[in-house]
Amino acid sequence: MTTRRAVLEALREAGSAGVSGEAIAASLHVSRVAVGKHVAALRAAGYEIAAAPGSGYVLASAPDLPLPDEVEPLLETAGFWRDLSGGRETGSTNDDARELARTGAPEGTVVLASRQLRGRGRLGREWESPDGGVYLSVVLRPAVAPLEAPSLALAVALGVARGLERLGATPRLKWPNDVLLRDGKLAGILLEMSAESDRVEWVVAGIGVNVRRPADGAASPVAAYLDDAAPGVRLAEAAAAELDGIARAYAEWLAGGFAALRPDYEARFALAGQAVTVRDLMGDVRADGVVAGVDDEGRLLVRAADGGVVPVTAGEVTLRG
Ligand code: BT5
Repeated sequence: MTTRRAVLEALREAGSAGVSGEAIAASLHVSRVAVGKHVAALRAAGYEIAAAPGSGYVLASAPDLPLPDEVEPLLETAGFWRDLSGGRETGSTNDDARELARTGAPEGTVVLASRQLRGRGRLGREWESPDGGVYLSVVLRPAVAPLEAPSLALAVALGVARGLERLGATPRLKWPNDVLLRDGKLAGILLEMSAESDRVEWVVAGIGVNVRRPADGAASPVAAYLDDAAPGVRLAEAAAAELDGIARAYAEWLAGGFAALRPDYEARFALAGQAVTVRDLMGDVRADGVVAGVDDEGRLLVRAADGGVVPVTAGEVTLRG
């Protein structure tokens, strides 16, 4: 733990009773001046810290942002995640995490943001990323062949859904990579990877979750917001819940493949029995029919009019009618 984090923890523990700079300095074996500098840095980062005569410092409020200092103490899977960074504005957390992965960042590295200037969806589409959302990307290094990677997107989506359930939401999953709440899109997932022919080198999984409706009425018409199901939820809580869900689903996926997650995925599956058209990345129709489920490899099973079942590995699903 950094000294700054330790000072913050001391302030949190003291609560409204407060704690003197001297007491913090003594417990951390640093100088009183050093404590003062860390308090100043925390204030600059948005923490409101009162200095009451007699009782010392009192932490009055913490910024409602997915800052590493806010997210990390809430993690139940802190042993898996490492080197959390960011938490404010960036271009795209996927770009940041790809750069880290390319330069050797270990599995479990996390980049966080509360706003993105160039948020990306799949196929060059835009991901609207205003204030009030949680945008994060993680570096994974699964020892699998590239062919096994597509179902990892489903595992991540399931992990996000399970994590957000802890906050009181009941999300549903739209194959392959959407997390829905009621009729809107609560979260989107973008997996990017680097691989040799027989081995994945790294995967960057990026997740955007809409938490609060933008104040200026600029809400996306297709979006759903976590705050509607979990009123007052803080961005750091949402980030920690997502990360816990992802870490656990990823461990299960590594141990047992998508087959191990399939019952839980199907329990949240929004497409069962729906009439759909599935197009491939070129826009050509790959399957047309009624969704019969997903298989152990995570492929979407579509029953065509002639009764034949078409398994689809990748594509874009639209509901018919
Ligand atoms: C996705 O793409 O759903 C993947 C989105 C991944 C975003 C994360 S945020 C952290 C990381 N950094 C990045 O730069 N990206 C990742 P796709 O399936 O292509 O869906 C994109 C479509 O969703 C758009 O064409 C819009 O129709 C819709 N959309 C855009 N922004 C949205 C939002 N905030 N909420 C709901 N829907 C949105």
